[in-house]
Amino acid sequence: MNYNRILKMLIITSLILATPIHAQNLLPAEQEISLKYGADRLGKRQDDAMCKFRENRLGAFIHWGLYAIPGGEWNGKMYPGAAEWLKSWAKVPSSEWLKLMDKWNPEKFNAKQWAKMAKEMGVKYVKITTKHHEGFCLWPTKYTEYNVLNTPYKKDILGELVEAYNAEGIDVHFYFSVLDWSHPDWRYDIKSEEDEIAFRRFLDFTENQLKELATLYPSVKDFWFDGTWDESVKKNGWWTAHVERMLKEMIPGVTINSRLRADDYGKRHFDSNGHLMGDYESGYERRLPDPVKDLKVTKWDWEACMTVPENQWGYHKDWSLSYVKTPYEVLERIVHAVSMGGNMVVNFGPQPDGDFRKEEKELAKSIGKWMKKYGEAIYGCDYAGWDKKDWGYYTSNGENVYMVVFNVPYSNKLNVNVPKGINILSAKVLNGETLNVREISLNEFNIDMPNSVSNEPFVIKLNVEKKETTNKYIKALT
Ligand code: 2OX
Repeated sequence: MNYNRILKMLIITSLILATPIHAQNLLPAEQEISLKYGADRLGKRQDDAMCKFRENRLGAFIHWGLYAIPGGEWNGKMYPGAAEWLKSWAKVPSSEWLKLMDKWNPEKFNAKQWAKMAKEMGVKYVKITTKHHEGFCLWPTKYTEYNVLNTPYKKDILGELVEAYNAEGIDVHFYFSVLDWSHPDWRYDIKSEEDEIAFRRFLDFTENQLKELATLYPSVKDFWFDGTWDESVKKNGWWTAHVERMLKEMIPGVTINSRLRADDYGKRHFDSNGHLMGDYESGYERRLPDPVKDLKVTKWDWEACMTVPENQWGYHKDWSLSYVKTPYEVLERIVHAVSMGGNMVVNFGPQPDGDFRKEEKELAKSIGKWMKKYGEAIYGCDYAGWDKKDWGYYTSNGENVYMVVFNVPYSNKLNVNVPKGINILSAKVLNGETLNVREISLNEFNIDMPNSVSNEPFVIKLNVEKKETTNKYIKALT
């Protein structure tokens, strides 16, 4: 009757049977090469902080920097590319770009309001851009003049946010771009001794900033690194391993994304032996694993992040330039991620005045409304180990299995194939009616659609058990 154990066994067995041996490019243990800066650990972390990270499941991303001011427009020209990359699209020199600091005065910014909005949306954590590629820092750093203190606003934005989110019981994660366009010592590659010396200074500067963040805001729960893909960082894998260890010593329990890391050979995310570096895979940016083919992702922790337009993280004035997802589609991605054992982070790009655009406010409200009703199938839930069906997604909290129904079949019957040895005892709409369950074949059930069908995705909670005896179909054969 211990469904949790059965589930784990099922998952392990099916992974052993179904996973191609090289899915993760794993070598037989005796053929592994020795690495100084490879994975620090095999398998998922199971300490309290990591479990909290995993149970949170739904997060919000905040991309806020100088790029919010031009909002995709430079010298009268609208650039359709990602707004936070405008400096690059419009080839604006750093000296000119950083003058935007003189216009940084978000008069409507209200950290408590932001925290209320996040709470209402039902996110359990918020990832904030402390510094994006442009180099402008949302906190009063000692190490560069390009920070909030030197703007008309003058105050510590990051500090206000940390305090406000924490007061609402929301974890704060720090996004940090190692790539820094504002710093003269940044290098894309190391091609000379001069490069090496300059980049070494740059790494010291970066390390100082990270130490400063960890010291000023010790309640931070996670560092999410970006801008680590260049040759210069890949050639300094030692530094990425060092930074991860340093932050973990400074902040017990802190989690770090895989994107920070490069190993001795410059191999990123997964080391040269195929083992995940950092605590969770962070490569799922604006995409998700395939629900059928990519179940290998259930072997490690992962977090996906998504934009609402096609590819806008920072505030862009014109959202008509690309497809903008509806709350329904955003919700489907959240459920999809959880159904495959991952977290989902939905991005927001606040306006330069400190308020959020109408679409984002509506989105947050709409997701929150659903999470309030059906969040039981999301928070603390994981891959259920059952075969994907076209009506939607399964999740499981280890005890119950949840069906999150997005598509209503013409037959009005929800078809379910259970793993061998599992029986469905009952089915009930969350906060609603009990549904008729009929066993139609070996390991196969039909569940009736509820009589009152809402026009939103809904959740069916299944009570399941392991079958005690050999099933009647086999008996019938004897
Ligand atoms: C894409 C192609 C080449 C080099 C970098 C990128 N890139 C960087 N794409 N997105 C990013 C940043 N990561 C997201 C989380 C945003 O911050 C985006 O600006």
